[in-house]
Amino acid sequence: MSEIFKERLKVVTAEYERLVALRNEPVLSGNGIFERYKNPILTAAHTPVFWRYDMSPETNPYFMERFGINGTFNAGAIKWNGKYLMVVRVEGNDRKSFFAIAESPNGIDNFRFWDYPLVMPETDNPDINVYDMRLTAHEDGWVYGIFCSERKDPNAPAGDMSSAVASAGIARTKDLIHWERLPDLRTKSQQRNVVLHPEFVQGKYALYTRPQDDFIVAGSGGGIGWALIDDIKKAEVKDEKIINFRRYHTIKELKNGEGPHPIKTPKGWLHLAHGVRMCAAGLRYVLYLYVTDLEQPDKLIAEPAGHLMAPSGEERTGDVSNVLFTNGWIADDDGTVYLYYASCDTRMHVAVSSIDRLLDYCFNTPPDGYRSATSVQRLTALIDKNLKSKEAPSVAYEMLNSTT
Ligand code: M1P
Repeated sequence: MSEIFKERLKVVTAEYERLVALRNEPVLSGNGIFERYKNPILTAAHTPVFWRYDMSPETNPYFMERFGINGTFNAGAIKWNGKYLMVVRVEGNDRKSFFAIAESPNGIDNFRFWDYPLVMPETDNPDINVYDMRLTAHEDGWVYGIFCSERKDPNAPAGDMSSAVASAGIARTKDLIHWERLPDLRTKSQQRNVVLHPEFVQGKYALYTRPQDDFIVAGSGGGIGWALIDDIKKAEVKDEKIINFRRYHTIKELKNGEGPHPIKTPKGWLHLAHGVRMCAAGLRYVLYLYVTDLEQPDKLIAEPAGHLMAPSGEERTGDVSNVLFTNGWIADDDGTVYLYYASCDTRMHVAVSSIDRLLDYCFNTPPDGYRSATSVQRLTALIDKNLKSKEAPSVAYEMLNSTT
């Protein structure tokens, strides 16, 4: 065994162990709505050493990478046998994405990948690339994974090596290891960000959709859609209605998409989504929340103005800069919410909040007034409340001046 092999094996393994054992901590004081955590919870360097290297000194005397990993991002999430699991979009240096499960005992650090990536069966029309799985433990007893299946556009002109078609791949499992692939969703438009609602609605499966005119552009697709499905084994969108609209001069003017499936709360279904706008730096992806009615999950009842979370600090740079994207969160029985999000198609992060706090944010943050003047009115109302009320400022200032 060469010295190079020995030395590199030691260094690379030590770095991997240091990373996965790193304890995470909240970044305080934050905005009161959620706490970001300091360290990314998954990066390419968190993938097992035995994925990236041939561990044999005979066949890999220089201990060089044989399977490069470019990023670990856009993960679905689920609590499973008491552990916090993410089904991660792992992207190789060859640009192909695949799914792999990473598991943590506490949801905030110590995520370790299972030994093998997930084997997703193909349909008769093999996927070229698969990514962004949303997990739903449905009341029918299956865990569904709905993801984007990307294939070359069959109508692309000769020489066009970029045009693609996005459709929704559907698979289900009982153990997260063995997956049954169902036919892709049949729909008039291209689709990405398709999510299965966890309960039957009017006796049918219900999907959140995102109709889009082409692979990138939502175009005439008005926003996040809703469709009832007769048979999940031959899923087809017959009627689709938009339940969360894109709108001029908002954080989601260009496109939006449902994140993970909504969380059921006493006050309604709590939704997490991404919104995209154009700016001089390109597309800017942020996260936002909205709430729909408990009995009618397709009826919007609250939506605070603007974003919940936008790229910040090191989250701003990566393979596709200025992007936050989410397709996974976990609500614990005690009401804690672990919000898993990716930055810049590169790495995974966690922020922690609670159902109470997120609902408070949704119902008590003013909705968008769609004009500068309405923003000024809302701000003035808050300032008036603080400065003219007898209680709020005096209590706050007394606390500030208190020596105890
Ligand atoms: O690169 C940013 C994101 O671009 C796409 O987002 P959307 O689904 O809104 O079009 C997806 O490819 C997503 O995976 C990616 O993170």
